[in-house]
Amino acid sequence: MESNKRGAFIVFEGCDRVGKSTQSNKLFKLLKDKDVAVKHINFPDRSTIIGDLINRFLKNTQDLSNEVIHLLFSANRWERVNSIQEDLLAGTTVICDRYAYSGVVYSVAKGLDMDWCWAPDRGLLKPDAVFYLKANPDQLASRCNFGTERYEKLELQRKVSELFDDFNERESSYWHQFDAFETEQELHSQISTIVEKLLPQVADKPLEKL
Ligand code: DGP
Ligand code: NA
Ligand code: NA
Repeated sequence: MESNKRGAFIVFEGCDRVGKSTQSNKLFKLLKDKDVAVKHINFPDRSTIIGDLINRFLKNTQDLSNEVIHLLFSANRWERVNSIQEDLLAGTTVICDRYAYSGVVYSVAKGLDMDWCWAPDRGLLKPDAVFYLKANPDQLASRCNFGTERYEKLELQRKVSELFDDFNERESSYWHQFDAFETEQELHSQISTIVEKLLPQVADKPLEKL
């Protein structure tokens, strides 16, 4: 018989270079190995036309105003909302690197108004859990160089980090904070423990919106 249990919507957030993709990949592989239906996506999704514009902006070959790039990042999430919803309702767990929280945090760090920044993302699907990999950007910078993309600068990352901390406090019921400087294996085991409990908990829960 067809099961009507839905999948979990799991988001990874944090500053650049904290190890989000390492951890989300490990979680993806773990679930796959356990035969859990699972997909792994990330935002920005640079494969679409909007994503290509975003990519050019991030690589500093295209200048766009703060407002325009903000709306493009949001539109890039809206491009995927139906497919995410279909997957979840079909029972597939969706692991997603970055989401609307990155959207708000990076733009507010550049000086845009918080409410204005939230508006275009309102109505997107709400994650069941956000795994926030927290690292002090000063420590991060000394451990590994930030890359060359537009936002990978210490001053901006400090603001981004504070704004993520605020979200973590405000949205504490479904945000889980981790120390990004823990070992890969330790982080993975902490995250998997939470996910193991989460999957059965959300299976019969209606999807919510931001
Ligand atoms: P990543 O592919 O995860 O390295 O992200 C690329 C960069 O874009 C990174 O510096 C974070 C930033 N970013 C991700 N999503 C958003 C968004 O929605 N809005 C803004 N302004 N920046 C974002
Ligand atoms: Na990055
Ligand atoms: Na929490």
